[in-house]
Amino acid sequence: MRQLLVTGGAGFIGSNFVRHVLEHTEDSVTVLDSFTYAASEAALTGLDPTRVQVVRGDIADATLIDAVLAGHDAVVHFAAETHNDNSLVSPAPFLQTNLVGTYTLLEAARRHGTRFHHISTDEVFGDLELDDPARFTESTPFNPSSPYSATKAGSDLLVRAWVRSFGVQATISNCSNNYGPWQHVEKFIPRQITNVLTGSRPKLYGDGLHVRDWIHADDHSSGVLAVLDRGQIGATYLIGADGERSNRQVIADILRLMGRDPDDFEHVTDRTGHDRRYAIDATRLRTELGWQPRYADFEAGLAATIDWYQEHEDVWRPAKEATEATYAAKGQ
Ligand code: NAD
Ligand code: TDX
Repeated sequence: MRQLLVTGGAGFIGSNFVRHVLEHTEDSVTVLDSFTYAASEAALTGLDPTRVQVVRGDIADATLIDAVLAGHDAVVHFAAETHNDNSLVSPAPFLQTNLVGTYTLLEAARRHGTRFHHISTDEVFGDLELDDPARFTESTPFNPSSPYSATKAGSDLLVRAWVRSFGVQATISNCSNNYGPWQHVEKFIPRQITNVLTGSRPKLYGDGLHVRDWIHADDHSSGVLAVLDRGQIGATYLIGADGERSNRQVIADILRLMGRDPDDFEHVTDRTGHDRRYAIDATRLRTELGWQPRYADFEAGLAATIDWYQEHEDVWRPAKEATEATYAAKGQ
């Protein structure tokens, strides 16, 4: 029975991980979250209060972090600024949270001797060509494209340095694109589902041939737990479920599953520096730690996600209008 500190535990994947831990372990959780626009209190309601407590605060607040970390066996670090499009408009919060915040947590983990697991992304590796047979592995060199992915790559490097220089007991996982319930409407899949639900058309950046490697958030959580439990200290594990699909294909899937014409979408202004393709080779996680995804069928997972957004308008509706206004101002 461990006491885990989960940063960013009120966000999309962090809250999924908290529910996963409650269901699959005896551990208790402290969520540390500053409740930015991306957080959701509702994602944590109804959880067993004897096993979950929530602390509101910033991961870059060294005094707070030092006090909160005491008494915890491990930190699972999800908190971040996460949206590429936002990082192109205003990079400063990405540097502050993703770099200074991660540094602050690492220093506290060093002082307290706390086990540390860092959550990262496949975007640190840059992108692949559409016709390249290669996929990212643990030894692919970093080559990030956006302010978001550059700060995530920087945070991964800080973790590696704190392992080597200070002996911090850390692991890292880099996961591909997640989907599932509770994702903010600014992100691709929820944006398109809620566009259809609000009577507007899905919006495809550029030619839409860009490929993302989709994984259900539940499978990301089980991968993180496997690394936390059995991962080799100092090692990096890639998490992915062989879910490569073009954005155009995903929009067609959403439209079809929602009973619409699969061509009923709009092309909008492309993202600057838009990565072409991500693809993960998760062999290490599968063979070394025996991990397997539960959602082998993307369309079934997508259909369940569509149902969730249909049933939870109260959750996403408050942010929808402002999010669309921000996109519209950029021709997206
Ligand atoms: P999200 O944007 O939904 O949630 C981020 C959470 O972090 C929010 O609850 C927010 O309030 C909190 N937060 C932000 N700044 C903070 C700060 N300074 N102090 C405390 N809390 C703060 O993000 P997500 O999609 O759930 O991503 C979680 C993690 O997973 C991130 O580290 C991200 O880089 C990584 N990741 C995401 C994906 C994906 O597809 N979404 C894929 C791979 C990796
Ligand atoms: O309206 C849209 N239309 C569109 O074509 C939006 C919002 C996005 N897109 C495209 C851009 C990407 O090719 O869809 C793809 C997915 O976009 P996002 O949901 O913004 O994800 P991405 O930029 O791939 O990054 C995501 O995966 C890796 C997460 O946001 C990151 O936090 C994670 O690290």
